[in-house]
Amino acid sequence: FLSNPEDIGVVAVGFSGGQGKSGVDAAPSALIESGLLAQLQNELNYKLHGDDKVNAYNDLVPKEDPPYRNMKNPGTVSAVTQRLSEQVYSHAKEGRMVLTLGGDHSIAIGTIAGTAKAIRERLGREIAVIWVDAHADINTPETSDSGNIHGMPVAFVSGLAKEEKPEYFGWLKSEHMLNVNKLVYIGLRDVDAGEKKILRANGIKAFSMFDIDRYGIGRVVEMALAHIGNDTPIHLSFDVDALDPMWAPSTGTPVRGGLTLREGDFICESVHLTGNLVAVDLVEVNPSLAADREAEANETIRAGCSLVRCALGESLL
Ligand code: 6HN
Ligand code: MN
Ligand code: MN
Ligand code: MN
Repeated sequence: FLSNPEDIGVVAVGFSGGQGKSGVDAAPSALIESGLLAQLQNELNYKLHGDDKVNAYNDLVPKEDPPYRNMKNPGTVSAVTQRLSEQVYSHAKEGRMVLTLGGDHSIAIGTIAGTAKAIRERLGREIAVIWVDAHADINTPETSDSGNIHGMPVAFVSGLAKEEKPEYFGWLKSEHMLNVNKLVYIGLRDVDAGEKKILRANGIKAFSMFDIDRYGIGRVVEMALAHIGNDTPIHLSFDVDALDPMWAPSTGTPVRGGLTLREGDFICESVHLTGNLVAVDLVEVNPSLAADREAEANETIRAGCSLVRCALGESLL
C-alpha cells in the first residue's frame, strides 16, 4: 500500500465559488449526516483524522473579486484551493489516504496540488489522476465559455493554463503539478470544442461513454489502469455527474447518457483493488437541485456514499 491502509484524512469542503449555483456547498454535511463517515469508521474500520466539521473558508473570501482573464470569483477560488492544498498535503504527507468531500470541482485544484506535493516528498513519485466526469474540466480561462472555474481545474493543475499572479493561482508551483501523461478520463460525454483541441494536442488519454459502450466498463478500467502503469500512486477525482442523471439527478451540470451506479461503483472498486489509491474527491453533489427535493437529493447522496465506500473497499469479500 502507498498509504497506511487504516488511516484516512477527511476534508469537508463546503464551497460553491467555482460555479454559479448555490447548494453544492451543503453536500459535505448532507453526506456526513447520511452516515458516510460513521460507516467508514464502524463498518470499514478506518481511523478517521481531521475535521468532520465542514470548512466554509469564509475568512478567505475577498471583499471584491472582479473577473480576471474571464474567470468568475478568481481570487476566492484561488485562495480557497490554496488553503485546501495545504490541508490535503498535511494528511498525505503523514501517509494517510485523503478523502475530500466537495464542493464543486474547482476544489480539485487544491486536492491534486496537495497530493502531488506530498507524494513527491514522501515517495519521490509523480501521482496519476483518474478523472471520472461527464466533462473534461480542462478549459483554460481563454477557451471557457462560462468563466466558471469548475470547468478549468485540470488546466491549472497540469500547467496548461499558466498564471504568475499568486492571488490568481500563481501559487501553483512545479511540485503541485500533475503530468498530463499520468491523467486519464472516464465517462466523458460533454466536452467543449476548445477542450477537445487541448485533449488532442496533448495526447491525453480519455475514455468517453462511447468507449464504455464499445468495450464495456471492465475493459475500459483495465486500459485506464494500464495507461497509468502498475504501482503508481492514484488520485481519484469523481464528479457525481459522471453518473447518469437517473442515479445522480441533483447536480449542477447534469448530462444524460451517463454511467450506471454499478459502473461508477465498479470504477471505484477497481481502483481500490490496485492498492495504490492515495486520495479520493467526491464533488458536485448539490442537494438543493432536485425537482422532487427529498427523493432526488437523497438518491444522489446515496449514490455518492456508495462510490466513496466502494473506493474504500466496501465490496471486498
Ligand atoms: N463540472 N465545460 C463546461 C464549462 O463551463 O466549462 C462545464 C463544466 C462542468 C464542470 O461539472 O465539474
Ligand atoms: Mn462534470
Ligand atoms: Mn458544454
Ligand atoms: Mn467535474
